[in-house]
Amino acid sequence: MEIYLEVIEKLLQANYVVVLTGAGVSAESGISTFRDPNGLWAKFSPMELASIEGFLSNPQRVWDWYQYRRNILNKAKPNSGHYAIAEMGKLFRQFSLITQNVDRLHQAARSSDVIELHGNIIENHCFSCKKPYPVERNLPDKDIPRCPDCGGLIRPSVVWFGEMLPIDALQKAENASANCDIFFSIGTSAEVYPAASLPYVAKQNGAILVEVNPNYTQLTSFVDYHIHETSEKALPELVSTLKKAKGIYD
Ligand code: BV8
Ligand code: ZN
Repeated sequence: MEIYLEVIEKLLQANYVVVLTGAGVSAESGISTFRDPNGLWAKFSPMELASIEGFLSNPQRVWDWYQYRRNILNKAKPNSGHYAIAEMGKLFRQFSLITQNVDRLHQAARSSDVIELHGNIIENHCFSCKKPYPVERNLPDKDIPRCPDCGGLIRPSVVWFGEMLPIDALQKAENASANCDIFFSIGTSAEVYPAASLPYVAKQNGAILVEVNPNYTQLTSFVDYHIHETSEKALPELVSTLKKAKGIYD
């Protein structure tokens, strides 16, 4: 595909590449995006469930929603898109992977130093005293657990709508975006802020923007290259062509 060759050419000259991923990268692993049409939760808006208000108005319902997602995640495996991104991490002088996803599938595909903007769904902590609630405790399959220290409600360690992102992760992500040569936006609708501001930070600082998405998004009109394909198809092809161009044969 023509566009690949142009992107490969740019990648051959790049020192610092940044990848930002969203829920679309995990779709092929069976982790539905927020807008899961047939999901048990389709009748609830994610804003309602993934928010402090939602949690406080019905802690058990939000807890059940996360347990439902964790059960799906327990059977999920990284897909070829995750593995291709892990490969990309080894091909440049500098590389940063920033994710909005909470499923830790990038780590399972052996990507390192993953910048998690929205926390993760594996760990939990106390809503009141913030103390971590060790995952080894087998989570009750029914009632939402209580903090052994203060009796507070236990919650998943994700960033909810209306909550600040972890400041160190956000600073690292902004720094990487401001200094990279090429910024990939992969599998994200580019709607959720402040993550969605990162490609603009990259563009303002002279980076080339590449989007990989089988649909068009709010970012598409700003990018230099839009690869209209799924990540699990586009990325392995991009990485194998790039490795050949670099003379790397496994
Ligand atoms: C905050 C964890 C402030 C929970 C999530 C401007 C500036 C700052 C904030 C705001 C702002 N405007 C509005 C806000 C508020 C809000 C926001 O952005 N709202 C949006 C909806 C407008 N932001 C916040 O609340 C953030 N906090 O700003 O705090 C503050 C300041 C001071 C003091 C206190 C607070 C917090 C945002 C984090 C929310 N938490 N997740 C959980 O997961 O349970 S976000 C959640 O949405 C997930 O992380 C998920 O990643 C994300 C959805 O976005 P995407 O990843 O893009 O997924 P989506 O389904 O939308 O799209 C998937 C894409 O994949 C599609 O384009 C599809 O075409 C594509 N695709 C499908 N299949 C494939 C594919 N692509 C490739 N291959 C495929 N096979
Ligand atoms: Zn507590």
